[in-house]
Amino acid sequence: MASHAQGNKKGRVKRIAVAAVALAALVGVGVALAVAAANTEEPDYSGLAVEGETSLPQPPKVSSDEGDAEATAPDPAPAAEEPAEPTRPLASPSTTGALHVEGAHLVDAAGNPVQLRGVSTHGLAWYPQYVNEEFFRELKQDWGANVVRLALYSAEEGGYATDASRTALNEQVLKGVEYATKADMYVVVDWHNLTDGNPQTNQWAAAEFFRVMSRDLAQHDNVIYEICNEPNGDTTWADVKAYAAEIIPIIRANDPDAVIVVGTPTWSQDIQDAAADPIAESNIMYTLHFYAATHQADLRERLRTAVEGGLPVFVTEFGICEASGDGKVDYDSADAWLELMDELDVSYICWNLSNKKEASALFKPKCKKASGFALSDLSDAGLWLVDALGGPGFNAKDVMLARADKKSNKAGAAMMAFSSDTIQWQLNVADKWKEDGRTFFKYDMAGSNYSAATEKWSVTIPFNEDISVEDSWNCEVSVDGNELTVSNDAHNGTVGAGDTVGNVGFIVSGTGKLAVVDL
Ligand code: IDC
Repeated sequence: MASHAQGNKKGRVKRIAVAAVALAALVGVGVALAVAAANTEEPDYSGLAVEGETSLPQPPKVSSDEGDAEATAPDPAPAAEEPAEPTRPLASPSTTGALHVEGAHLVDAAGNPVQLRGVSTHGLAWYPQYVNEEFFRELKQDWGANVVRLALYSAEEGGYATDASRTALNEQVLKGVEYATKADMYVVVDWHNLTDGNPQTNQWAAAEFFRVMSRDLAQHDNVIYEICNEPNGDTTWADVKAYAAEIIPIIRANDPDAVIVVGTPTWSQDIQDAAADPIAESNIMYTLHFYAATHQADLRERLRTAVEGGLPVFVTEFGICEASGDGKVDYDSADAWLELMDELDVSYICWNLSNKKEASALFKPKCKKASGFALSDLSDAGLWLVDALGGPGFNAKDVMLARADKKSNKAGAAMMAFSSDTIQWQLNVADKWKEDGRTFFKYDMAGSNYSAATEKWSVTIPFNEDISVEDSWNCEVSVDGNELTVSNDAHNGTVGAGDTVGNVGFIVSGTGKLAVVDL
């Protein structure tokens, strides 16, 4: 099963994993297809794979040491019975107001924990186009983000302390805050030190920047100040504290209650140093950054220990790829991070809003838009993020399909599916041909009932695009866009325990790109 089959939202992941593991254990082949319980309104895919040019796999055997088939048969479609996870309404400035810090948590005025979840710009000097009113509204309303981070590099080409027009950069940040405010989002103003490893290096510029920002933004309850992105090199926590001791009072002079986030040594990983010697001020949080393919269980453990020990930690930046901002993505690690941050109510912000050719960029390089993004504009990281945020602008099923691997559905390929709780189906691509610019697939299906007798059954098979049914036999078929649902006909709904049902099949057609999908 493709690794990112586990990359969907939590509840779904667990269901998929259960079904897939049970299936793999039973049949010993790495194939799985859509699962749809009869009468379930929305099909729950358990993953679908095409196993090369194999012949139809043999019916699964229940080994004797597994005992009675009825007792041990997997429940392939628990989704229908599972209660939905309770969802907390998205915290927004208009409802949760000014935030402050209590113990390990960011909280609203009533002391309820608030989790911010959102995205970070890339360097504002390099990718300013994404800071626009329409897109920020879209981030909130469609993506389900409630925070945006404005990353202002201090050094590097275009950096505030190097060669940039400071006035222009200040205006860019103020515009970003204005758009975030109009979109009813929180906004993090990030002094993005990086190559200037020790924030003290350009402290004079940070002092100037935060003096101007806190003056101009003092009335904005939704602004959070991040005073140093990532101390690194040989910078110690004592250095950071000394820097913070200069910058925090500058902000507090204008904005006494604002939440201020402080970076930690080693690219904002050494939160244990902050825990050992915290800043004796109110409304301070500490930064942890991670890149999921690089930073794994040990850093997650560090986060848990710190938060459970009472340290208020904010993940103001993370990526699901390597720490370079590029390389491979690690969905398993990303999902483990997400689960932990949700469990601990830790706020998080994903790097980065750009179409740069790097794995952390949320848009595909060829996407030149600055708003109005469709799923097809998003990179793998972008798709993962919209899946994680679960905003209303993207249909969850479309996101799932967009994240799926597409398989070339060649004649001879075999797949497996569950249906109706108890029947496992084997599907075989009996034939494939092209005619008048369309591609046709002929499928044979055979099912084995490993549990209680059924009176009816149905199985839903997802394709990567809309399909038409050309023919079918010994079944009823219905099409909903890209999904084909195959159900029993009048004669073969009853399948006794241990019995099989066969000679079922259909022909579908689509464009030359038609393929089944591996979810
Ligand atoms: C990276 C960008 C990349 C840029 C580089 C240097 O993704 O396009 O060339 O910075 O400016 C961080 C930093 C963040 C990095 C990111 C990925 O906060 O600026 O962005 N990263 O390397 N810390 C860990 C990883």
